[in-house]
Amino acid sequence: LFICIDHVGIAVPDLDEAIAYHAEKFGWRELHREVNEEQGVAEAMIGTGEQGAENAKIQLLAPLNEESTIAKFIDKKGPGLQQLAYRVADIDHVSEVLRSRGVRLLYPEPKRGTAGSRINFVHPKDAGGVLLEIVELAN
Ligand code: V0V
Repeated sequence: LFICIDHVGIAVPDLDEAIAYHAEKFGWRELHREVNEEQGVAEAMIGTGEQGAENAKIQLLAPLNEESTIAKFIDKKGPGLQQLAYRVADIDHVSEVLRSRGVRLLYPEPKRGTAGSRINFVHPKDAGGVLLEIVELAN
């Protein structure tokens, strides 16, 4: 059902600062950056950038405003790991299977995620305290 771990998301107060920190200290490269108004985030995907060797990426998530889920997360828990994302080939199929197994998804239909991907989430209260994202990448 699931292909691999696509990324882990870290809530950060300041995107540029976080990108610079991970680049300077660990050598991660910025692979992609965008603003997603609907999700209330300015985000960046960082990783090795090595063709063929790319593993799960890290998604740095900064809040766009005080209503952002990321702002709420940082207020409550402080910066840190916010989500774990599983990659799937067909999110409609996987959603159907998960629902048939009694797993509740946050959105009735997938929403737009990073780089044109389609995303949905399992609430952390249903998944052992971890916000689980399922993501179908754009081709
Ligand atoms: C909240 N809680 C979490 C959590 N967020 N626990 C673990 N990980 C998280 N990320 C806990 C919180 O401590 C509370 O526990 C309880 O859940 C209810 O929290 P709340 O503050 O009242 O929050 P809610 O219920 O208003 O919102 C939580 C949900 C929200 C998960 C529904 O964050 C959401 O809609 N998330 C999905 C969208 C999202 O995260 N977008 C940003 C990433 P106690 O205190 O009751 O024990 S955008 C993205 O990933 C993109 C674009 C992409 O990947 O492409």
